[in-house]
Amino acid sequence: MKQRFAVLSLILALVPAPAGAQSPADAFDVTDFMIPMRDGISLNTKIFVPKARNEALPFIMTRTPYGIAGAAGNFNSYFRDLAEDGYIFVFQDIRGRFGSEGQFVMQRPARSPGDTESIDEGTDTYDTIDWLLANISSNNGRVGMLGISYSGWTTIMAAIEPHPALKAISPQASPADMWLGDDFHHNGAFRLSYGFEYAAMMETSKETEQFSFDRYDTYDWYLDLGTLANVNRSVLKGAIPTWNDYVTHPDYDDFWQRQTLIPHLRSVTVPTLNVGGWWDQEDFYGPLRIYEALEAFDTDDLNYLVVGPWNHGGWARPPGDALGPIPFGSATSDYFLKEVQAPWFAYWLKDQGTLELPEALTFESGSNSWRSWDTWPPKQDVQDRNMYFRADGQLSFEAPPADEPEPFDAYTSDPEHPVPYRHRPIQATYGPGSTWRTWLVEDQRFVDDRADVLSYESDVLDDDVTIAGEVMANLFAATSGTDGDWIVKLIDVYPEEYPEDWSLAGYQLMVSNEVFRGRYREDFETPKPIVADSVQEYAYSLHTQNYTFKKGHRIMIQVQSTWFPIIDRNPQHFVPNIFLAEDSDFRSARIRVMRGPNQSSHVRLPVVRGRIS
Ligand code: PG9
Repeated sequence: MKQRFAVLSLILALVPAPAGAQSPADAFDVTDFMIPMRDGISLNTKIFVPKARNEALPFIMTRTPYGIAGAAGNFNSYFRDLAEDGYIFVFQDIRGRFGSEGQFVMQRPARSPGDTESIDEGTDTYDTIDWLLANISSNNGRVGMLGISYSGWTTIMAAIEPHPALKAISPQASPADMWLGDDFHHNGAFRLSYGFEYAAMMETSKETEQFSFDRYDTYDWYLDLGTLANVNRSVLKGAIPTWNDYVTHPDYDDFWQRQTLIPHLRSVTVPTLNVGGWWDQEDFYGPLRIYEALEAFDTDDLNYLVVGPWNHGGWARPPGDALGPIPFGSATSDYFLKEVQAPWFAYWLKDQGTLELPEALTFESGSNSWRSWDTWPPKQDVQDRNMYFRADGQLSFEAPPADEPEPFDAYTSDPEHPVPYRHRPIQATYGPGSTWRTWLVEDQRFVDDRADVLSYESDVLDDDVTIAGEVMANLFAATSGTDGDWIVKLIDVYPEEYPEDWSLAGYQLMVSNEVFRGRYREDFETPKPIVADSVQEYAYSLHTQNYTFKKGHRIMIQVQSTWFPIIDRNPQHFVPNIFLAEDSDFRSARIRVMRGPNQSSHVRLPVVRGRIS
């Protein structure tokens, strides 16, 4: 069974108009241009000018590595409301991709401050805007930019040294740091299936050898592969620059620190609408981190945040009334596109309407309503409350008593039998039938009874518990090995009797989650072995969330040490570089998670006051 990578329309999942029907794209004159950049290369660009045009119009631009041939599909969904308002739309292939000249570099770092010689995504945007203003008639001199994921990243990159005509942006699901929290690693743990498959998809071509899986369930394929050192030995043969970068830069070194855009965000140069999804399977860290970084400089109130109940780019796929089996009670994507995204650009680019946006607008899943906040995370009316791991799998707001017997739970973590991260078969990420896009909302009961997953569950809630803000994991734990991973999941357990929808009875919905690679507990730049069998404290963020655990539900925490193959297997025996480990380095380890009075593992929840019994 061969699974080739689907060439992406990764994010947009563009919706073609039915055959013979009038398409929204028919309302435009479409022209292709090769736009020259300062270093002499030209970028392939498709421009949609409305046929009916009574006034000078602003531009809306998207720059993508995924090809612009299907750009017209945007007008059926993502750009539907913008198209109704009237803009000149510009779609561009970035350097080295599809019709554009030049060399593609995965997330080419921003040039250093003061460097006026180099090019980056920012200079390419700048040069494009210069050209558009001079060559496309009847424009109003203003440009807006938006995009999702890689295109969200090219959007925020354009704001580092912005063109003066760039008047509003919306970076959506943009990665911020590929080692700390986005597509390729989280807290130093390598996102194996994504990192491998994405790099292979982007950096192989028909001319070079294309990769394909020979197992439909890639859990088996990755397990049979063995150590990561086998990727170059037997699959990629050193041909893929991004894979080679993973191997040569396993730690948070200069390479990753140069790639992250965060240090470049030293002021809010352009009004910025940051957008993210609570169940974004690719870049959830990024949009929140970019918002946070800009907020530190937002003296003129130009930086805003919207987070909805969406997967990666879900807001671009209306209606957004559900994600997988989880209903949200209203069409959240329609709401965003019509009431937030379109008015945002109309205000800044056309002087239309007023800006009604709160500082942060979040969708509170569970109670299923939009909430407005003066700050994100909220500073007022929220109280941090610890939920402690207790004996017999209990989870409680009460700390463990001084005489708690046997103050730990234990399991064996075996790299030969890692915990699957989603229900098997685990199809290729973007392969046929893939459930990748909704794995974060899959029912966690499928691993609840594994001997290598600890579950702690609260009593049935007799009142709603709403959280708004940052969730923190605080583990006191030991391993018999000298390295290891920690995965903590915060889960909403639906009632066993759920007549509203029996398919959700007892459902375990993951609300927050994160992994931490133990070797980095002191320092991300310098990994260190863990002292075997010594209890260490691992305190790390499960990110922010806004969620209501409803009365009648329970709150659950699961702890495990493998999450395969989204996270590569930790050998559990310290080696300097896991990408070069040998099969013999992988060992079983006995894990202890402490829950005594002095080493009381817990999760810290930001509970909204007045909404806890
Ligand atoms: N998550 C994808 C990506 C963005 C940036 C770099 C690498 C991957 C994407 O959806 O574009």
